[in-house]
Amino acid sequence: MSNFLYGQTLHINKVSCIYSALWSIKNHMTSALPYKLLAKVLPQFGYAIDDCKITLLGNGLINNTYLVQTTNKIFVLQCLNQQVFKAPLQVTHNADLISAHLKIKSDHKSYPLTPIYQLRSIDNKNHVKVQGQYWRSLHYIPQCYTLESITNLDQASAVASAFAQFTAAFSDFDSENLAEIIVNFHDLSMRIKQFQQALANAADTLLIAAQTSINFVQSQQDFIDSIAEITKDLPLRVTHNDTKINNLLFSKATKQPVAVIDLDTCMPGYVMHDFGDMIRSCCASIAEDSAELGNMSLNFDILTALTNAYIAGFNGSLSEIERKSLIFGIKLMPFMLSIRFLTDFLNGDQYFKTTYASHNLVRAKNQLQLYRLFCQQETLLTNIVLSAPASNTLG
Ligand code: GN1
Ligand code: MG
Repeated sequence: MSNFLYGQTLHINKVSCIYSALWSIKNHMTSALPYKLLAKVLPQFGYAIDDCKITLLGNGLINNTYLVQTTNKIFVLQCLNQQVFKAPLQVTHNADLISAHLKIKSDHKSYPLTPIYQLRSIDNKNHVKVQGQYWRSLHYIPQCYTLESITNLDQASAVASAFAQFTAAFSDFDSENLAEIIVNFHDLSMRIKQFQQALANAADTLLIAAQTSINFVQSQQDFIDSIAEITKDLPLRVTHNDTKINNLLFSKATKQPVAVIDLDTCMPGYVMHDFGDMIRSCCASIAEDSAELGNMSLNFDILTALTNAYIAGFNGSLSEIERKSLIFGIKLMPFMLSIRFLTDFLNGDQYFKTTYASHNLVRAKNQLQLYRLFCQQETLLTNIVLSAPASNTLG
């Protein structure tokens, strides 16, 4: 714990004003489309900018993603964030391997969803490089929508089946074939080290503003140790690593999931990460960046439906230790994300996109509250996970 967190004299509101002002100066960029750049990128995929209607797509916190419409084609165009993806060609190479594998499965009717693939540039590449930045173009599936929250139990089952089917489809694929896009991405001990580094270097104003959250994280050593312990015995799989509910496309016609999207962080990982991230994004009553913490509650009917469908989606192939790890995953993912948001706040918002000065701190507090609520229901969570049927049995 940093000493300067104690004996503070600066009032928190005053602190907020100071870092608000600094934030505004730093984040002076507008959200307007980068037309000059796009005018250079699009011809490399065979289109002139004047023939394209371009809009911002999605609400990701990392990459800039656009929808491009021409008279006869619609596709997704994405600029990879190189601060985050230090080796962008690994991202595009992994994406090709993933879509090729899923296409084979889909052709053999053993993968029920639609694989998303990357389009080629006029040079037949899976990316183009313009002014040092890497862009790629992705297949767009029309007549689909995404969800920010779950409204009924059938939807919960469909969401969990889709994410489980995605990972289960790779059970015959050696996860080591995929590059580790962000090294130790979901390694809690690495995230704790980054957090400690941020604590050592952060401005006093930021440390004071985040003091209660910092204290709480530092009181969770037993939980941190328990994660290190269970992780030792877990098998690596191909995991998505960003199984938020809005990374699923649903068909407007059938209202069923059509495709798992946003495969940037798909790499070797543990099933508890994907499960926990899905639960994190589906079971809380408020959005991950809402400050209305008093309104946060958990929906255990949805949690049960998600758990049953997720475990059954592996059709008996989930090992006992993997099943047990799911209980840990539920608490781990909000806890780890809160540390990542808190670290970024202390580092001056270098990683996640933010729209106001304390955005990352608000997100961190939100995820810590979610973690607390899950911790209070440990027994219930254990029962739900351990009593879920291993597969969908007939009758
Ligand atoms: C980021 O950009 P987006 O929304 O796809 C982040 C995830 C977080 C998520 C929280 C590469 O994903 O790990 O869970 O924000 N992606 C990366 O909303 O850090
Ligand atoms: Mg993502």
